[in-house]
Amino acid sequence: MYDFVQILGIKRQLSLVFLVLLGISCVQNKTKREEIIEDVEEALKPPYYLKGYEHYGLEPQIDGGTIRASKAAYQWYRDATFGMFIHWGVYSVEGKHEWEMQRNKWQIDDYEDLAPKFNPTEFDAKEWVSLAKEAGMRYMVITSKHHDGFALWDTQQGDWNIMDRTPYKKDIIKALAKECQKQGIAFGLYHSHLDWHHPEYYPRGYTSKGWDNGRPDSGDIDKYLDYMNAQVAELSSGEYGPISSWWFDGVWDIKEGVDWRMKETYDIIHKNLPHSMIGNNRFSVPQFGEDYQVFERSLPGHDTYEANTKEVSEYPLESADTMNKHWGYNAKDKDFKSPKQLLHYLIRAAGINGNLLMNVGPPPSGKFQPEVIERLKAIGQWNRKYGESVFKTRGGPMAEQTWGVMTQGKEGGKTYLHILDDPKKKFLDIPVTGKVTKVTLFDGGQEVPFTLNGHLQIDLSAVVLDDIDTLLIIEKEGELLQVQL
Ligand code: FHN
Repeated sequence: MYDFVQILGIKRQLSLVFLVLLGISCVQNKTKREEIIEDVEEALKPPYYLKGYEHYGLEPQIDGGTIRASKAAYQWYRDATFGMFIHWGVYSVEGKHEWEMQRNKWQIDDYEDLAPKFNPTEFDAKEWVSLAKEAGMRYMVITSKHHDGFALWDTQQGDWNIMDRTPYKKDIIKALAKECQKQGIAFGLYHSHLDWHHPEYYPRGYTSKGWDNGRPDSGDIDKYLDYMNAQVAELSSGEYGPISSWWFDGVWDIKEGVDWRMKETYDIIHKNLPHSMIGNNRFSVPQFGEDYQVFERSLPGHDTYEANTKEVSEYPLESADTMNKHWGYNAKDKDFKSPKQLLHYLIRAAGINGNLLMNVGPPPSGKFQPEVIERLKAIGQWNRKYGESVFKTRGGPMAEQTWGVMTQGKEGGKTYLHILDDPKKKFLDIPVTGKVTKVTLFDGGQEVPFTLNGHLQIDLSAVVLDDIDTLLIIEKEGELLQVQL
């Protein structure tokens, strides 16, 4: 009896200690949050694209020594599924490559002469955003600054920008930010750490080896980072709306000996925009302060691009890829992926819980190429009919197969089987188990026979396969579970 009372006493003391520790950590979190976010009340107001997501939580997530975007933003991002990436800048005048400056070893003075030739009079923010929307895209991410350092907005940091150097003299980033808000899709930015133009970007990275482009052979990377952070502060000040995501790129240029001061950059963003999702194309799982994992030219876990890591984190995932072969405008590149290939990319991404950020490299005129428009429209046509099987879904429970993927509506929604490539079998073994009650074709509702014997087997003998996606709906009671075949 005495022992029991003593144990109870110790337990109570332990609980008190626990509560005190919890209290201290809450106060610390609060202090940390308020340290970073100046106007908490203002910052916590949900941005326009987060309508309906408020209940997931608008507070930024405090994670050890770092601050991450809100849970509402994470959920929105996972649901968004499909976005438009845009690589645009003065390099489009040459019509070769966004790395044109480096590839052809330009001198800074000569490269700067491209700016007066960049006059995109046919650029129409309304048309770009409408096309993205028509394709079913839920967000847009454009290069505010690529590796050539040129700023597509009215930056107050120096004059290497659209306002001071081009005849166009209009803030492209602001026009798109406003239009996205107007048409209800989210707006994000790509921003390069690597900079071939700024004199203080020194020591030079591997991309500058053997290329003396006229900059002094000295510099202070901290001065460059002050400049870059001041630009990031401009763009996340609210002037450009609530930037839904950031896509940083280029730290791989200098792998050692430089402190990129990433925490400082990320805190500048989250200070004003606690819902802004931060990604960094550093070919690794997200690190401190980062909110989603970026895969370039590859689906998560695939190895179609050797620089990528095969490690797939629990964070939201995104694959970025080109429609043809180039990111920036290349006048000769007509090697566009077909609408079917692009749709397969999107559906497979959804099947493994990733977003697809599909790139467009506009010409210097500002008008999308007809091939791009054609593909956006074709994808939109499919999405309007079958989009419920892709958007606001989660991948699985079946792991991706060579012939297709499975998706499931969130919170008890429908379960879909996407047969993308001919499995060349009459009976399709699906490695899931559970109480399946019915399998039907999405198109027309024809019932498809099946058996359940440790796993689901679908009889495809009477099914005419669709060229893009033979979409089946699997009705069930309770959950389906993945099994090993
Ligand atoms: O060097 C860039 C490249 O130009 C482009 O921006 C892509 C987009 O994923 N990222 C970099 C290469 O890793």
